Amino acid sequence: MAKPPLLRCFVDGQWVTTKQRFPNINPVDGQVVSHVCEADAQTVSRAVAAARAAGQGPWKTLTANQRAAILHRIADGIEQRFEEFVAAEVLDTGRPVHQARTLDVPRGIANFRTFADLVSTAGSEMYDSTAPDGARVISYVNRKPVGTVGIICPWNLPLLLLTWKVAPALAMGNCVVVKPSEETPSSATLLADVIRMAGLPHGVFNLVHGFGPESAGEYLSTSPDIDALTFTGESRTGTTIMKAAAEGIKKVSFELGGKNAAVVFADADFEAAVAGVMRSSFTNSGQVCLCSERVYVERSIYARFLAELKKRCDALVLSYPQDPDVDMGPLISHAHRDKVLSYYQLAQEEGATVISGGGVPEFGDDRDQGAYVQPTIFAGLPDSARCVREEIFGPVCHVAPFDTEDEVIARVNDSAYGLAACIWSTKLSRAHQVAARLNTGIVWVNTWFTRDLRTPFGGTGLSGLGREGGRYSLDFYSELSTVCIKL
Ligand code: NAD
Ligand code: 6OD
Repeated sequence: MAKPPLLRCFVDGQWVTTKQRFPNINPVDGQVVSHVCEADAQTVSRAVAAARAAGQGPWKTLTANQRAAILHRIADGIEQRFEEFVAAEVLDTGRPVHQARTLDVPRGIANFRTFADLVSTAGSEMYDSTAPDGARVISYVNRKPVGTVGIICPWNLPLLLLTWKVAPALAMGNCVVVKPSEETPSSATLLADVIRMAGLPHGVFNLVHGFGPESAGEYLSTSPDIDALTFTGESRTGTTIMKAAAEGIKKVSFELGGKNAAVVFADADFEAAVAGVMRSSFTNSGQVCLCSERVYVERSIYARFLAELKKRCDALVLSYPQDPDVDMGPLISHAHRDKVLSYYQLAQEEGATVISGGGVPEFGDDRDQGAYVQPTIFAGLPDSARCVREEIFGPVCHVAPFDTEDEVIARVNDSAYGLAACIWSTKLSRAHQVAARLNTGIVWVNTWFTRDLRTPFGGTGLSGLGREGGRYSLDFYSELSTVCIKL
């Protein structure tokens, strides 16, 4: 077997080898697929210093159109190495190859193209007014880069989530230091290579690998020389990073956890709703912050809906990523599997009925060394149960009946999180009214994870702070400065 490759950091336009290494494990079979150079405090400082210096160099003089052209070159580079990116995502996460081909890598490309187009067409605000002394003034708004942006990402949609922040940050003329999750270093390393080939000035894009506490994540988020921090990950980690950012009054943007609900009304298109809930609960083995872990079904169709959901959940194919029939891969790691299984156990202690799954599948081959769990449906828990309130982040949902619209709205909103919700109904007027009353950053009606990248994205409560997407990203990644001129 070939020796696992060494993944390096990328600082100031150069590949950097560090002394400390950690293994990158394939969750399909537990094999080491690469060794990764962990950035120490000094390497992170060098990356931040390189980004600061680059912000004062030729990068500063480029126009929005010129930066947009570079972003398109990066998108071209990902397209040219499409299958390498697919392989990188699959190797790190064990996700089905078809998912990487249809979701992860296309969204990586779309993120660069969308923000290239947005920044090159964004105009400047201009106001024409009369001052109290009768003078006529015009005011216009300059957008300037924030400066050096620290970007810290999770493992669940590695390329999608990383490029979702790198693309607008570069579009607005910032320099970045990026820390991908320790679980998914491969696609970020490949992206660094694409960016190197796209000819960005040295130091504009820097990549540091490592963990959170006492490692690259902490060194980056506590660096006094970072101007803004954008983070996607667990709510608890968000708290730690926010405390670090408070020290220097840094700009922050947080996309955090969710405990999302799907609401199925009796007037829903039954087939579409069952298929939609299957997708929103089990895609990516439930490891999408937008997944529905709480499903509320109107009582008159509850038994039929649950029976159909069970039938489809029982039939999901857990397999190798390359298997054309695969529906679900493993979880990201054994540690995460332990967490998800502890919730499977807790649900039963809390009095849940197991409708489907609830354990670990047995394959009789090398996948038994992987991090697979059965897709699982529970029922019968009160809304106060921990399994109905806490984010599990696995292929699991709890299904409960409801009787009235007001009741279900109150139950959906009774959550510390507020990221996403789905409504399944054929009554347009009802859907609009319910959507307006749900306290989440996004509400989908008769669909899930459909994204227009120009719309604001983010959550309320423990689900995050701020919005990114479209002009909201342009706002976060820039400082606005008003110029007022007396004519
Ligand atoms: P995590 O918070 O454990 O880690 C995320 C990143 O933060 C990793 O790169 C990690 O190394 C780093 N990190 C951890 N501790 C740190 C610290 N003290 N200082 C600095 N950096 C630190 O999250 P995860 O397990 O990688 O991802 C899963 C979580 O992310 C789930 O809660 C999920 O809901 C959430 N998520 C949210 C969104 C969203 O858009 N709202 C998107 C994807 C994932
Ligand atoms: O679609 C997006 O832009 C986005 N940020 C999705 C987040 C998914 C969470 O796992």
